[in-house]
Amino acid sequence: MHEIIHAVPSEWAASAHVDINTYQDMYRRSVEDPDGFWREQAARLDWIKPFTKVKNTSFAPGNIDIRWFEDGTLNVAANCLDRHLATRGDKVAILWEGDDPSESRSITYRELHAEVCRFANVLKALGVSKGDRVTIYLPMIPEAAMAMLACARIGAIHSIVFGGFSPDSLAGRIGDCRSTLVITADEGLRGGKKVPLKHNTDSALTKTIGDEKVLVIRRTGGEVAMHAGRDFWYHEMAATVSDACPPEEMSAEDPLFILYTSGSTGRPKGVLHTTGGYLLHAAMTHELVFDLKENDIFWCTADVGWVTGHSYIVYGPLANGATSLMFEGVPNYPTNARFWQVIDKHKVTIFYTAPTAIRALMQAGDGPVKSTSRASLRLLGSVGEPINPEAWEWYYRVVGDNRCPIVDTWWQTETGGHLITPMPGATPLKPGSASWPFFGVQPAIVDAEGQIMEGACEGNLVILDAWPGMMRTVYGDHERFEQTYFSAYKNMYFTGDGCRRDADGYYWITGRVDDVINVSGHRMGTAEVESALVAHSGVSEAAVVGYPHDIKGQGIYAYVTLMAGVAPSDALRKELAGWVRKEIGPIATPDLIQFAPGLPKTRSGKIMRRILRKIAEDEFGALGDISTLADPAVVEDLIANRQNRK
Ligand code: 6R9
Repeated sequence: MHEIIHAVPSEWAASAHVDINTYQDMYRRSVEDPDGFWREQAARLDWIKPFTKVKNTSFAPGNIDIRWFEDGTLNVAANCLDRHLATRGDKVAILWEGDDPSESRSITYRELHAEVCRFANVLKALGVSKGDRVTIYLPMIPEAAMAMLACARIGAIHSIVFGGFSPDSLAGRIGDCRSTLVITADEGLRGGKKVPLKHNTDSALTKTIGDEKVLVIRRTGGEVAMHAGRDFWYHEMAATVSDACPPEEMSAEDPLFILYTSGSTGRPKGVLHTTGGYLLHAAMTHELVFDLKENDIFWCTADVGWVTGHSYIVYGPLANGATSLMFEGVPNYPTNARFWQVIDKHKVTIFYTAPTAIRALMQAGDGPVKSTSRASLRLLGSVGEPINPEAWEWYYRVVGDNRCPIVDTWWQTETGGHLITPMPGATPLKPGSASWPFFGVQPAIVDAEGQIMEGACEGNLVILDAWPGMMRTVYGDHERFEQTYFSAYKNMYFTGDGCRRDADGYYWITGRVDDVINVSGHRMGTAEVESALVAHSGVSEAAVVGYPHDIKGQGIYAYVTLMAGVAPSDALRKELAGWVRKEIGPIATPDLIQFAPGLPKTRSGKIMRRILRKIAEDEFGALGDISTLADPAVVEDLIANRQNRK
């Protein structure tokens, strides 16, 4: 295969924070002397009480324990706001672009500081204090960032639930971490459509223990029911409190937030991140990977409901005193040119989005892009799933006019920030490769036996030692943390991703190797979709796998066995898709449903997903050994009735 390499442009090598020599020197130091390296880097943050210990971490079986800067204290909101006031008080912190192109807002650091203090006082008035969990279920409005920072200011732990999740999903997440407050809005607005967030919250709260309070932000002014004594309007309360609120002194290892993410088994896990290490990793990667300069306008198109929004809309940019653009809408509303128009309108210099959006916009052709100037752009980024070289090249050539490097950043909810990524002044780019490890990150590729392989190879991606931004535990279930990430390979963090390393040491992520599928850059546990399906009275059994999808990366393919006496029909197919949508949320809606009288099982009753994946991919010629199946005949029926014919 002919591999294209885009060399580092000489202007970039000369002006970027990190050139190739700096990268190599810093990388070597970061793994040879982690204590010295991270002690210096931690000076990026303002500490209340300086730390004396740097790294205290163990990946040893039975003793997974991650601590960084553990005797230091600081406050995240003070780092994101207060410390910028003297020099950047009038600089725009959040540049907000509404769903409707006529709506935008800019909020300076001084204004954001005052509003966050006010918000923090509202939280206190509602009885929230240090260590309490607060669930945030908001659309992409500045108040979402304010709510996060207000929690951080008083030491409350936020747990954001993406606004596209259903009442059931919301209820599960409120209950799992025992949140005492839910912050929501009357309605959200996306692509001209209203999202009934308060109504969903009301339904969710019929399924929780019921002692939660609700703080409601007025976004659309739509009619909502307010329950006296339980529900409070933010604007009413904010008018009664002061805009001064001293930041709480937090230990570096105090929790900052919980974020639920899908795994291969069971219910979503509450990934826990703490204060010092997380903020350092978010700030440092945001500055170095995006080569941030004082006048940049940085736009990350993620939703704050995902980790990308946490680290690269809110915490990283604000810790660095940057201007962060926050977008309420969607890429194709009102037209397919929206992203590019927003770039021109706000003179965006760094643009960070997901391959699924790039592929969708690529299908709309070059016209909508070329109708705009995009002259302000200097750097592009990609995140969320592997980017295919065709989409990479289109992004580079059409969106970036062959002028802007692309940083393809590989990382996870669990990792807090980028782990494998190019740096624009240092790394020659290979389209489709996330390239080299970030500072302090020691990736390795292991074979099925867990042996580390050297040189060019392909296998499973592990990380050999701890880095400051990594998750500390699964909230309330440390054993599950160890089981999920440290039991497959001893003394290593297992990412769940497959990976190839080429002869130049470039890492190429090949996708998940567990039962997690990546739909439009969103992680979905196949087990979650299956349990939603079997909750329907007509379904006796279900198995869900991913299959290649042109735009979403992976689509959701569900095999469903019906209860005796229930007849398969297109109407039922529709009903089941709608059912999953209601149970989990629109992102979990199956794309294809195949009614299967039987599923391929081993004699011990295990569903052979390998076979189901092959059939879903329309690659049934290569099913491999099916002799261990209890009833090989089911396979013929599955093939005959397959739903994805290429
Ligand atoms: C940040 C984020 C994590 C999973 C991860 C991997 C996939 C993310 C990628 C990528 C290839 C990239 N992934 N970035 N695959 N290249 N640049 O997306 O977090 O939602 O937890 O998903 O996404 O499979 O394991 P999260």
